[in-house]
Amino acid sequence: MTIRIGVIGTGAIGEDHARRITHVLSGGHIVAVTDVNRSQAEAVVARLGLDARVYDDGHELIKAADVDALLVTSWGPTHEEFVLAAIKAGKYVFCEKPLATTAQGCLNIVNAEVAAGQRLVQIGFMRPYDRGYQLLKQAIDDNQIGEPLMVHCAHRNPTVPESYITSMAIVDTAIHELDVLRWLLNDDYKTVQVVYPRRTRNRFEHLADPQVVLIETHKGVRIDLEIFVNCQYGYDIQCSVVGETGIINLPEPQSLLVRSDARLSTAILTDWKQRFIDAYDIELQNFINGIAQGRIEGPTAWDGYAAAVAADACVKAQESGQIEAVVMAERPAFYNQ
Ligand code: NAD
Ligand code: NAI
Ligand code: ISE
Repeated sequence: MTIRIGVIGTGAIGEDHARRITHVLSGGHIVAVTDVNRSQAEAVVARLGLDARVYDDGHELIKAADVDALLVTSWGPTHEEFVLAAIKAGKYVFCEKPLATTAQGCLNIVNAEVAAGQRLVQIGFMRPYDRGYQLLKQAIDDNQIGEPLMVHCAHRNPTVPESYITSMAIVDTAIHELDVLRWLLNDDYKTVQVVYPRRTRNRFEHLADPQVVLIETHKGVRIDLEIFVNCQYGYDIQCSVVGETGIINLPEPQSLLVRSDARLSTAILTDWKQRFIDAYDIELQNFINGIAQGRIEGPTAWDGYAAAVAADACVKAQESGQIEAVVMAERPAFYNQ
């Protein structure tokens, strides 16, 4: 059985996901694409050699009879409307983070999915599919370091474009940690605070960079998360969990150790597409397999909502300078399985 997939938004990740579905994964076929910039969609069809129709509009594509499932990879502010339309059409939808740009927008999707009575939405939170994070989780669940007490994290990008603004450090970047850490610790967030160190000179004037997000979970774990999106040297993701009897660190991506010119060195990645390439492959294969079996299993709309509630609180904390509470709605039983 081949799942016929339509892609809404053929930018950086839309193209990369279309590439993996076409050339790496099995069971999926890209039959439709659209982008507000039509020439962008046409260029992707040509570059990847897709046998896909180019639509003028996302809604038209969602309704197409030969499209079984959707990938929403347009920019964040458009996600809510496309995911709601997909649910209305009764179609499976893989939506890149953020599920919506506000917690209320995510809740609208949660409510629509619950009303549909069937899981249709998977979020592009790929870190739980990463082997390194899985090793951390296994060690915590096996009690190898006792109870987790503190987590030190860093999310560093070499540079960001001028369009990147201060709140995006949360809603675009920290959102990955806000997702993966509640999964890793099997916990939810109680409060957040954002503090601003001295700013790097290597940034556009309007952007506060770096930032430190301080989080307290319901179990009392303290998390410090450095967001530094103009660090210059590479794309670097760090996570260290301090437990009662030991410390575990996220493994570095596999890389050759080079002895040369009187140096022992190892390269650091610079492109986010490479850092989690295996996790992206696995999450999407999982989505396709789930559709074929009539049951998708990846990160849920509720996970998208939970990350968005925490993100909203962080953005509020960015502006207030205060410690802000993270207050979630009650989880519908629908998401308990
Ligand atoms: P991008 O800007 O490169 O690509 C987005 C594309 O969507 C653009 O081509 C744009 O023209 C198109 N688009 C925008 N609005 C549209 C609409 N209404 N209908 C159709 N097309 C539309 O962005 P990107 O880097 O590919 O990111 C896309 C999404 O993927 C974002 O939500 C981003 O947060 C997410 N993302 C996630 C990861 C991850 O690690 N999980 C990585 C990159 C991007
Ligand atoms: P991008 O800017 O490269 O691509 C966005 C595309 O969406 C653009 O081509 C744009 O023209 C198109 N678009 C915007 N509005 C549209 C609309 N209404 N209809 C159709 N197309 C529309 O951005 P990028 O980096 O690909 O990010 C896209 C999404 O993926 C974002 O939500 C981003 O947060 C997420 N993302 C996720 C990553 C991950 O690791 N999971 C990594 C990078 C991005
Ligand atoms: C991008 O949108 C992503 O999602 C990447 O995974 C992240 O590391 C980067 O900071 C974001 O801009």
